Amino acid sequence: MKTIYSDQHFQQSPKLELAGGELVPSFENPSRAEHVLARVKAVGLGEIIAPQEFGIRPILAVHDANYISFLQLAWQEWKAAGYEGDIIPICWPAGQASDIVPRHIKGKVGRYALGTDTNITAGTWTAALGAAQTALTGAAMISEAFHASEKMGAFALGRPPGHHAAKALYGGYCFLNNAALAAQYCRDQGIEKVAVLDVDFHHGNGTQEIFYDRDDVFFASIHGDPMDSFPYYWGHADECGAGLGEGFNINILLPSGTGFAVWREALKKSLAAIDFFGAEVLIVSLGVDTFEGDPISAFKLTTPDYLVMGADIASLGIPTLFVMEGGYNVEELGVNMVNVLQGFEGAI
Ligand code: Q9C
Ligand code: ZN
Repeated sequence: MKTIYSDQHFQQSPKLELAGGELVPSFENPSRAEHVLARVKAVGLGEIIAPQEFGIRPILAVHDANYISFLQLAWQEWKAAGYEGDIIPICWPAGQASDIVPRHIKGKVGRYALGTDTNITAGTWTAALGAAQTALTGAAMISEAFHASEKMGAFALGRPPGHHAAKALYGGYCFLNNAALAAQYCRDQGIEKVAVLDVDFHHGNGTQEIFYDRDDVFFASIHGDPMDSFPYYWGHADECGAGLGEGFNINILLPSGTGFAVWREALKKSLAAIDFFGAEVLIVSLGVDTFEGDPISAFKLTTPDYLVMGADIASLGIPTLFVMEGGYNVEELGVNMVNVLQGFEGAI
């Protein structure tokens, strides 16, 4: 399996994150991708290629133009306002607020952020753009494979992750929704039915929002019950899609402490739904923060479970792009994530 990778991700190196009332080193940092890349090389997964450049157009097919301008200019405006540290939002339009986008960067940030966990830094836009191009390159690869009637897998090894980013919202360490960009790109290549399967511990609220009223992109997410887990306000069981999209969004919520036997049943249900939908290609939002040793999540998957996960996903028999999302136990991140890819390769 080919891996698409660019070292542009180093540009997003947030310093500190507010967690449990303390500023701690950011969980989402460059060492994550370094560990995954090292494992890809160690097992000889396949060729590592650089992303192609698709520019901004496919990004504007998913995200709001005003939001993209905000991301591009935020750091410049923050510096101009006299600040030196990373941008961490401090206030939000909660309650009965207007829908105004204020002029001052501190006001703007609260308009577009979903929490305090995601720092904007000098290099955030460059890094996010790099991750997006990585996913788009993978999307081009599986689109070609579909048109050539080939089964294949590809791996977009990028960060910052994407699945919490909505049309005009960043947070949960995400800015551009890499998996959604890939899904939309496949649609624009003439693929009629695209599925996104989100196996990250956290609900993929951004992907859900982007495709919520559509019947051409099916979204299934398996995640920690948002009654107890981030992102709290999205990912509940009654969120099934709206309008044309009704029935094309499924959320499978599992309690804290869930192990692989129960998790795998949820995977089988999701795969059956994707198969019934008739997906022609699959995008997997591949977070391995379901790992028992993850510092910020609550499931109990073990390292060998990820091989089985990959093999189960291969049973769909369609071109599949794995897009890197979460996973914060950096020591085990590489082996866990690459196990999914090896399990897939072994079964396809
Ligand atoms: N301070 C992804 O896995 N909440 N994002 C952090 C700890 C945010 C996770 C709480 C978790 C976001 C892509
Ligand atoms: Zn996650």
